[in-house]
Amino acid sequence: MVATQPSVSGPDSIQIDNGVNRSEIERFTRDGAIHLPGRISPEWLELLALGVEYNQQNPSKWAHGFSAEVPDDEPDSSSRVVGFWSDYVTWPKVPEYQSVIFESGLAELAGQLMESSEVRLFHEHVLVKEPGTTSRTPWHHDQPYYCVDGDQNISFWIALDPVPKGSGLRFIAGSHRWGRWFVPRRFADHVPYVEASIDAGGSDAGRLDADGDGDTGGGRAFELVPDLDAELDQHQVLTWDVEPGDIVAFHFRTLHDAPGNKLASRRRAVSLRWLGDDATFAQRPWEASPPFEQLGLVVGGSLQGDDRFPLITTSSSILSH
Ligand SMILES: O=C(O)CCC(=O)C(=O)O
Repeated sequence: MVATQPSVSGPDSIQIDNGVNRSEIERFTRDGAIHLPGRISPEWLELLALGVEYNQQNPSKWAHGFSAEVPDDEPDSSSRVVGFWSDYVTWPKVPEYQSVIFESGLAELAGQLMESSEVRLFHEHVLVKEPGTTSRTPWHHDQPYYCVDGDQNISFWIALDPVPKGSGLRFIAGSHRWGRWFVPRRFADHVPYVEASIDAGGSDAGRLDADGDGDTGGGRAFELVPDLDAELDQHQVLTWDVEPGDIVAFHFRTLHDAPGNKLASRRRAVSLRWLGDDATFAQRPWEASPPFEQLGLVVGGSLQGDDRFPLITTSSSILSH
């Protein structure tokens, strides 16, 4: 498979302010999430917005729209689910996304935060919540969904609209270092991927380990996400007022959630997901998301040479920023 090369040029003279300082790297390493205000100029944001528009009109086979018709006389309006749309891995067909991914300097910023000498793209993921959507993003962390292992990883959640605290992402600080892996949940109805096969009644309640050998594939056991809302006072919760041009950067294993959209405006966000030096191909006990096929990749082996995961930058460019 050959990656499409960028065909839309990004703003020539405008560079993302892509340096991070040591204290920002240390905060990301410690907390697993960091808010980097004002890193993306309006010109790059405009390209992302054009990309989202094109993407919505030309969805991939992996696009999801979560909505339900609710009769007007429905007494319980909290059961309304309207207008949450997502898609991913469309960058090979969306030149605007390609331009940002390959040319903006965001990959160098990712390399600095991950302390990685190489940065590959994993994929882009667009999440649009229309005004009034009640569809909440459940507490989850991302790596159990993914077909990649490795600690050097990062997502850049980039809001295209203002997202005040209470409408945006919340993170459990440090949860990427708990050494725990949680079963993915479907965004549509919050049901864990493998609910049916979990023995929730045993002494090892909530662990996914069908044959009891302690190994659930990939050599690790997965747990159900606990009721984090009930124990929030025991954790440090990170959340920010986010403006267009800000980056919310987080580790693939940092637990996070997000509410529906009570704002009068759309809440468009693009998550760019990056991989570092230690990324390897992984198998999960469920279909991964995105559902990348193994093709020529070896479980535990590198992603090098697979054009689905293009190398965007290497150490000399990372250090020069
Ligand atoms: O934007 C959202 O509501 C959720 C985003 C998210 O979970 C992610 O980017 O990993």
